[in-house]
Amino acid sequence: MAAQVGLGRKPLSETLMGYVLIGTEASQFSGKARAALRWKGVSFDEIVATPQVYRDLIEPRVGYGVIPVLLTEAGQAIQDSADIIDFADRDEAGPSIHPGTPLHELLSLLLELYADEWLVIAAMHYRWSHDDAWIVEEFGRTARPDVSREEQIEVGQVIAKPIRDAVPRFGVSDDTVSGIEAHFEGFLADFSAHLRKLPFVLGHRPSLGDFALFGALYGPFYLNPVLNEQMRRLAPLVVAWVERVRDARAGAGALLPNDEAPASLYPILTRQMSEQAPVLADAIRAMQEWAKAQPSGARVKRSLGAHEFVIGGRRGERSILTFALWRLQRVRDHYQSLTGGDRERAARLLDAVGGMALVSAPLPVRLDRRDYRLVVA
Ligand SMILES: N[C@@H](CCC(=O)N[C@@H](CS)C(=O)NCC(=O)O)C(=O)O
Repeated sequence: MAAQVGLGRKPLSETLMGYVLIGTEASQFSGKARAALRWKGVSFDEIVATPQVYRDLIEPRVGYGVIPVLLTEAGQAIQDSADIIDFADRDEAGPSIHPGTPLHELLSLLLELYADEWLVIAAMHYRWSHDDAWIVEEFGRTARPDVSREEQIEVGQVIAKPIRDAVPRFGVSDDTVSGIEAHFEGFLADFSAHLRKLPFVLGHRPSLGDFALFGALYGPFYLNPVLNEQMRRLAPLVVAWVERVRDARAGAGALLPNDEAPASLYPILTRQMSEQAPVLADAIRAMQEWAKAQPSGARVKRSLGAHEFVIGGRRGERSILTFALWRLQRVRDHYQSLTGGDRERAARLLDAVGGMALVSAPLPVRLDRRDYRLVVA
């Protein structure tokens, strides 16, 4: 069980024992990593990412300010929610967060790509342009638990400014807001239909896809009282699932036998492919163009200009975000690793949801991650 480490009472060097997860309650990717580690039974303390923690712990190790970060007793800092999860599966006892079997793994990686890189658009919109009072106050509470509510709101506004300014880069604008809401409500309806059949994404226990979706829904929506209320009205089964994933501990329940792919996930993936796949294909083209003049090891820019995109039937503009290609490369690597009947079953699944073109071709530029940054391999 995570306990808050008493910052300010003891020097940090004395408190860093065992694993320490640095994050915040409201952050999408901290929520994903935290829920996965807890489910697996990894014992860790948690440090709240205050400005002081960014300055003293995160930036010296990672080189820039980002959460979540997992610190190990050996002094390693692991950043990126997927790396934290992969590390736990590799180095810690307990059942695997990754399902590992051919189709279940494919579904999990696709849903991770969707939750991390597409549902984040909805999370950004609802959090910042739909109802931002809660998150501003939450930022203030997190950064300065010691001051009055009024002061926390002021502090929250200062912290919120650069994040709010970044929201349009995800494609949130007056032109797209109704499309984002239509997409999100469509997702909630499809996921509710799935949850009428199964308690988790792939059966009777959570796995990677649950944790990625949980991240997108817990901090941004569930914790915000206004958005929680709306989600409860629109999709009570999804709210119950959020609570199940939050409270789940390994030991009870199993994934569906025989690597069975639930048909009730197909509508979610079809919606993903119809809207996220063109954006990824465009990002691949931009990456190919940019990488022509780049040597191996060159740092990949976070964004390669802007492009048009469509969400929920509404057209807008967003940054061409390169990180999504890193998640896509994982999906493609997994698909490429399959052979024989496994590959055929995976191909049938991809065909059924319109994802074949996106997943079957290798990326024209191989990516790697060094020093917590994306580079040309
Ligand atoms: N791909 C990263 C994304 C992490 C991320 O975007 N974290 C947010 C908070 S939820 C953040 O720290 N953003 C600041 C930044 O990326 O500069 C992961 O999965 O860990």
